Amino acid sequence: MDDSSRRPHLVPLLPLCSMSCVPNKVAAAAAMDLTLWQYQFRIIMLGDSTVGKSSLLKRYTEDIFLESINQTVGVDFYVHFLEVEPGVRVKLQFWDTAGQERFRSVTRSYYRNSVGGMLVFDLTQRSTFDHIKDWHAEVCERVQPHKVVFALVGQKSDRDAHDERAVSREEAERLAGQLGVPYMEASAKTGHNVRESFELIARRVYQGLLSGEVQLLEGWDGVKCANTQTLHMQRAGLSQPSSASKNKKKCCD
Ligand SMILES: Nc1nc2c(ncn2[C@@H]2O[C@H](COP(=O)(O)OP(=O)(O)OP(=O)(O)O)[C@@H](O)[C@H]2O)c(=O)[nH]1
Ligand SMILES: [Mg+2]
Repeated sequence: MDDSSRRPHLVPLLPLCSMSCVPNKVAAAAAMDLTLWQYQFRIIMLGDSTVGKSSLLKRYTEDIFLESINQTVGVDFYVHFLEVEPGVRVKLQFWDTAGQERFRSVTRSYYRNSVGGMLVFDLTQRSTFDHIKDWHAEVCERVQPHKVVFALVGQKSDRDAHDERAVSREEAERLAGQLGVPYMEASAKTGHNVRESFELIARRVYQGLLSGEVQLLEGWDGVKCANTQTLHMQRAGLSQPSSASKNKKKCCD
């Protein structure tokens, strides 16, 4: 069967737009969205080489999958727009890091200004799962005093059908529990859970902003608010996490 026919319906609940999706009309919409976003979240892709980090981003932002894709050199950059709730538009900026060790000194410099981190392993490659703890620990150590909102993604779930799985769901969920992060299985090839994985992390960051767990800080680029006045309101609202979460204040009300 043709892959495209197996793709899940990717139309989001709320309008989305990507900088790299279809030209003309959509590009115009993207340009318009650029002036309309209330927040910008920087999210970094983490995990060993060949786990499919770039493929996940290509599926999410362009809805394509390439069997043959160049390894990332250093860091690549992707943008996607998401409406996290009606009237609240977020510009998601993704740093797609190279998994190869030789680029580590470059990729490390992107950790600090990231609010979200997608930890990716290949369900069919045991070693990539074993290294997740190291990726998590390295990022946590380097971003202090900031905190990164993580999600763990077991990639290439399409290969489960061919009995190629090397990491069980239970084992992955156990690790996710230990790290205190949510877990999802996804496939850039079929599109399974790709949008859900990215939106999970974006919504967790947004909830963190509302509750005060994620702070807007001058000189830190993990999260930006488009409107300075709104930024001050948000800071005031979020300075008392308990009342903020009770009141569920929005940035740009
Ligand atoms: N079967 C299957 N193959 C995949 C999937 N995602 C990626 N691949 C393949 O895995 C290989 C590596 O994918 P990449 O997206 O380049 O991996 P990466 O993590 O970005 O690798 P680096 O850039 O070196 O860090 C490519 O041949 C992809 O076609 C998937 O969901 N299913
Ligand atoms: Mg890559």
